[in-house]
Amino acid sequence: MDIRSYSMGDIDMAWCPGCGNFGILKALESALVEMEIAPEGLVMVSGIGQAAKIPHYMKCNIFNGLHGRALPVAVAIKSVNPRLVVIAESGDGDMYGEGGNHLLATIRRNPDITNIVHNNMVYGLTKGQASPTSSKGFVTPVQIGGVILEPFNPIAVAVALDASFVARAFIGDVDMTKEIIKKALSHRGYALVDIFQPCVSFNKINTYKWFKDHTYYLEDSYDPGDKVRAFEKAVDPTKFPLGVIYTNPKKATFEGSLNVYAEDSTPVTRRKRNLKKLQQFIDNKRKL
Ligand SMILES: Cc1ncc(C[n+]2csc(CCOP(=O)(O)OP(=O)(O)O)c2C)c(N)n1
Ligand code: SF4
Ligand SMILES: [Mg+2]
Repeated sequence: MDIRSYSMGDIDMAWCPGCGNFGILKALESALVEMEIAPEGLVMVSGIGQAAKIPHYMKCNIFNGLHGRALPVAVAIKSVNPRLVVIAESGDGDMYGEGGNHLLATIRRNPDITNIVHNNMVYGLTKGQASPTSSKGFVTPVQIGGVILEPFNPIAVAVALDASFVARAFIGDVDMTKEIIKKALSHRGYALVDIFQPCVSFNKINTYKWFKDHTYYLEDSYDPGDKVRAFEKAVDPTKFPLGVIYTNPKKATFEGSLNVYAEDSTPVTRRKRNLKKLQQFIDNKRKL
C-alpha cells in the first residue's frame, strides 16, 4: 500500500494554486498509508465548501452532504458499522458555523470518529465572506466595516466540553500535520483536528507567514491530560499552540455504549434482517 492507493489519478481539482488544502490532502493520505488504513475500510464524510471537496479527490468511500451536516452523518455511519474508519472533514464555516450545533452534540456523544477542520478563517467557496473564526476587524465584501464579533474559539469550546481528543496543526508544516492526524486516527473516541489552512485567494490577512508568526509547538513536557492547563493554552491571546492540546482517553464511545452491541459486536449493517421481529417492534409488542 502506498500513496497511490488513494490517488484518483490525473483529475481536475478546483482548488487555487498555493491553497493549503493541497497540503492537507497530502498529510491525510500519507497518514492513512503509514497507518495501513485501506481505502475500502474508510469513509470520508463532508459538507459543502472548498475544504469539503477533499473526499472528491480521494479513492475511498465518500459521503458529500449538505452544508454543516457532515457530523451527524458520520456518527450514523460509525454507529451502524463500527468497523469502519470514519473521518468527517470540512471547513471552518461548515463545521463551526452552519454545523455548530452538531459539533456540540458530537463532542458530547464521543463517537470514535476523526473530525478534521480546514480553518482558513474565511468562507472560501462563496468568495471571501467572514466565517465564525474570522478575526475581529477582518474586512470582506460583505463585512465592509470589518467583522464586529470576537472569533469563535473551537479549541476552547472542545476542551470545555471535555472532547476526548483536541489538537491543532498548521499546514505550513505538512509532516507535523501528518503526525497529528495519525495521533487523532489512533485515538479511540471523538478527535478534533483544527488545521490552520491559508486561503491564498480570499484571505490576504491570515497568510502562511501570519500563521507561522502566530503559532508555536507545545513543548515535549506538555501534559495533554491536564484540562486546566489545556484551557489556558486554548485561550492564550498571544499565540496559538500547535500539537495535541487535550486528551481524555477514559471516555466511553457512543457506539460502544449502544444497547444493540451489548451482546453482539456484529455491525448492524452485517446482520440478517429479522422482519418478524421488526414487525413486532412496530406493533409495540417487544423490545428490539
Ligand atoms: C445552508 C447553506 N448555507 C449557505 C450555503 C452557501 N455556502 C456554501 S459553501 C459556504 C462557505 C463555506 O465555508 P467553509 O466551510 O469555511 O469552507 P471553505 O470554502 O472556506 O473551505 C457557504 C456559506 C449553503 N450551501 N448552504
Ligand atoms: S478559494 Fe481559498 S480555500 Fe478555496 S481553493 Fe482557493 S485558496 Fe483554497
Ligand atoms: Mg473556510
